[in-house]
Amino acid sequence: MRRRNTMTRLLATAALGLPLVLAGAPAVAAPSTPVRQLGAVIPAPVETRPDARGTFTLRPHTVVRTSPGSAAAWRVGRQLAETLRPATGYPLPVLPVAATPLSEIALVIGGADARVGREGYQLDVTRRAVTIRANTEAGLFAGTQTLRQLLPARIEAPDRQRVTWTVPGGRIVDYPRFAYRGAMLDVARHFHNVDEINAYVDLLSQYKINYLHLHLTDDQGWRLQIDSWPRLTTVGGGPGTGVDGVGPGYLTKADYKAVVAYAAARHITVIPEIDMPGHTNAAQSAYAELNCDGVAPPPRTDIEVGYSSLCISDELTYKFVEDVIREVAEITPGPFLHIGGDEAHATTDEEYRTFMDRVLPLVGKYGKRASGWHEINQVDPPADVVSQFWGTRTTNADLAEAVARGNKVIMSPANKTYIDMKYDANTRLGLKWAGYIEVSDAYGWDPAQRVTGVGEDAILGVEAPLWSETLRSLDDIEYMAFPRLPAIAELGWSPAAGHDWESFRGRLGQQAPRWRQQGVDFYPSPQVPWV
Ligand code: TNX
Repeated sequence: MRRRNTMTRLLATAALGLPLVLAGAPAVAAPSTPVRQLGAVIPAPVETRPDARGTFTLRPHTVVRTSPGSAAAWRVGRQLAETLRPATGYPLPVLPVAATPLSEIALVIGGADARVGREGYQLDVTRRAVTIRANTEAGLFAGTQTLRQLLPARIEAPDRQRVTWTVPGGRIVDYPRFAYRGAMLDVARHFHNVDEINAYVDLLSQYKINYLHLHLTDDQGWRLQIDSWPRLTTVGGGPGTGVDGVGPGYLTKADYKAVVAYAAARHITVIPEIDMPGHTNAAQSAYAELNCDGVAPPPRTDIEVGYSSLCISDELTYKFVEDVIREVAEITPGPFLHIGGDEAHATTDEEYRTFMDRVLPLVGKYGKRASGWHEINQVDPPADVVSQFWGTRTTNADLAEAVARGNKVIMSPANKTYIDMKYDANTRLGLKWAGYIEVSDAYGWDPAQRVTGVGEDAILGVEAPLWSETLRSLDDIEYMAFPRLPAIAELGWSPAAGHDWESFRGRLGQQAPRWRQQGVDFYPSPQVPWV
């Protein structure tokens, strides 16, 4: 039945004169005997041409060959070998040479299909070799993440497995639909430490996510060391902070740099968010002078929003903001600095405009491009400001006007991408203000068809925010992100024409054995045929 659906789609595609796109055909085998198919990858590759004669088998003597003279290829080769060694037990030497007659996985800079661009890759599987070609290190890395999913699930095991390590034959040509494929982690409501953030980064990188947005400050906690205002973290990130007072902690600058470097090694750029002028109770509770009445409010550990505001009319506010932006920009190699701007209900429209008109240029002053939640469009920001749409409706006049002026948008509609929402009424964790979000809800929308006046060209990409009011541990993070994060990742990477729920849920089901090997705590949605 599913096979016929696939055939029907293929014929329709061929009739349209489009290239043959096998956007990950659904599993046709019984769940107990999964047959790995070349396209059975998340996100679905752009183009897949299986070749049944070309099955590759990873063997004890296989080598990882990298373009001679390319440090980039060599780095990716080393990473790949490290990923494949534990489960295979094979030595997998990394050899920067032009050619070998051996069984090899070759990582080659250049020579790929012209369409692959800066982040894409071409992957060829024959009996003797797997060859990944790309123009960049990021492209090679993306190709290796695809290769991981084409190997048996037990490749993710932490110790040696007795498995025949086959890879299905053929060619994949693959590249992203959107330049921005993001995930956000809220470390303010409950702090999550470097190990937890990095563990999340590992998972994100497997699905070709390339931005990690860290929500670093909020009413309940301030989680990044700022040298010129030390009490932000010693008080605002200290004992008793966080929702219910049980999420204390903060990133030192060294911690933050470690996260940035760890993410960069996986081709993920960190975007720091300092939320303002609202969501600032932690800062105002640590420094009385940040309040118009000069009185520090008590710390807050509840989950109300919209009650706090920096003092818009006080010069000291702008010294504070500039100090923070300067220090954050200094330790952020990525292009973006996110200044929040959401739910400033304790600030009048006029005050909000006054504030943003002063603060937006400060981001540029320190060499960064400002991003903010979509409320920022109220002030008609300069065209280089990126806004992140979190609304649940399909119209937003300010957003459409901003797009008409040339501003770019990141799509995070709360009723589709807020992976802190419960899956259904029985979900132990999460909130439900934007509704329940099952896997099919997270997958079943098109970023370029979502908001009137906000089309493909205006969209930088998509992001799945994970707010942490109810999330305390890495297990909690995993349970909310999996399996919805892979759904958003596919919307960000794969061509719209290939989106297909039946295909997706089949491929998703095949991820489960990988997550079990990796110890990922996931929600076993009844919508998915789990293997
Ligand atoms: C809304 S949407 C928020 C956050 C909350 C989240 C909970 C937006 C930009 N702000 O402050 O944590 O809902 O789902």
